[in-house]
Amino acid sequence: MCMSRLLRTSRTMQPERYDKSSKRKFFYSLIYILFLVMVSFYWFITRGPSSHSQTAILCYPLTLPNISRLDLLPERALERMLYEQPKTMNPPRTDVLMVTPWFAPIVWDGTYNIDILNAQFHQRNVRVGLTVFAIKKYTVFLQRFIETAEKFFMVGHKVNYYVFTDRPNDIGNISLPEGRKVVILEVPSYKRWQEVSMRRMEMIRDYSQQRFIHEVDFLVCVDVDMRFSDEVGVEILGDVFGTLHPGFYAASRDRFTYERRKQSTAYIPPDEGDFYYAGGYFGGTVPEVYKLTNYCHNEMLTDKRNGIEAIWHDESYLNKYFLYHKPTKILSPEYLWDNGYAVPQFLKRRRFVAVPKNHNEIRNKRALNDSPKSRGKFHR
Ligand code: UD2
Repeated sequence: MCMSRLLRTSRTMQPERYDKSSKRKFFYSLIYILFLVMVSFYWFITRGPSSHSQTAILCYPLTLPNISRLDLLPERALERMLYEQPKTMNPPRTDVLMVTPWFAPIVWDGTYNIDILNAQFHQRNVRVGLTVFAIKKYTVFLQRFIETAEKFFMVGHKVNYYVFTDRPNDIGNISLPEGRKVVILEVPSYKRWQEVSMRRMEMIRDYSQQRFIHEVDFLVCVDVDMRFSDEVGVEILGDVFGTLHPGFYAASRDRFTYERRKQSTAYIPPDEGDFYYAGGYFGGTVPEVYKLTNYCHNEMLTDKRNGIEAIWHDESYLNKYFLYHKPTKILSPEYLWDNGYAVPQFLKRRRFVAVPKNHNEIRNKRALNDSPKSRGKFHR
């Protein structure tokens, strides 16, 4: 009796057991297939874009979870600002050239809105390095230079004054507000003033590589025997900029005092040239200034080996550089002026002007007349 019941029970249970195990098998297979699908999907999205055709990539561009560098770009929107609308048919200046044939802006008063530019540069938290050389007696110009810069240069922005000098002890402690500081860099001096002027290229190059690249975004490189007399702000900043020499903005190219001796690397033929740029005011991003100064220094060394020195020293090599490496922005003579000149109508502002100096007295131990440039800073 018991045996027969058992047999009956086992007979009735067999199909049920069979049913359960096939369900389990089916379930496991499904999991396995799902797993395979997920693995291949993962492979596709991680390795796929580089190993599949363009069409395949285009099918999934927005769903790819791996992040591209473009996704990480910071969002930088300006806040609401109220200002006069720019007018396509009504240019702000018609009396001066506002853009070069290679589309570099020439910076004149009235051509830009400093509030928009300040907002943009503040967002980038821009840091500016102002390089200046005060070698030998030129230390006398430094105090006025920095005092006036504090009033007018990049006000509200972070500034490092990089003072290259052979006389660090002559420079007292200069305390500045937060975000601005003076950095004294002790460098060698050279006997001839021409050499002092030219060697600036080498020193700016070397410090760009060792230091400036880690500390600032832009460099502005100027002469020290100058004073700021009006605002100079972020409107001057760009990849690489030069400044129109105040003595030649209206001259024809054959009148420019480029180096005209073919033996010099700074040679420029009379049928070439855009502008005559001043040696005492250039700048740009640190890598661009590195390239510029490296070029000028190397060309100067080549000339030295060949026993020739370009007519206007570093300025001649700078002009050669800018002829074949066009600046991306150009500063008008507002940014470099000498009050010895009559002020033309178009010159609305004089922002950085020469401090009168007795060339022979300041350049030499004794007052020797060793230079044709004893009549004025910008006289050529
Ligand atoms: C012009 C250029 C200058 C350079 C020079 C080359 C401008 C505004 N100036 O200036 O940049 O190209 O011609 O001939 O375009 N320095 C010293 N100690 C010295 C001699 C020079 O520190 O003993 C430094 C100092 O920063 C000075 C600069 O070199 O401002 C240029 O010398 P400069 O001002 O006597 O030359 P200058 O006026 O002819």
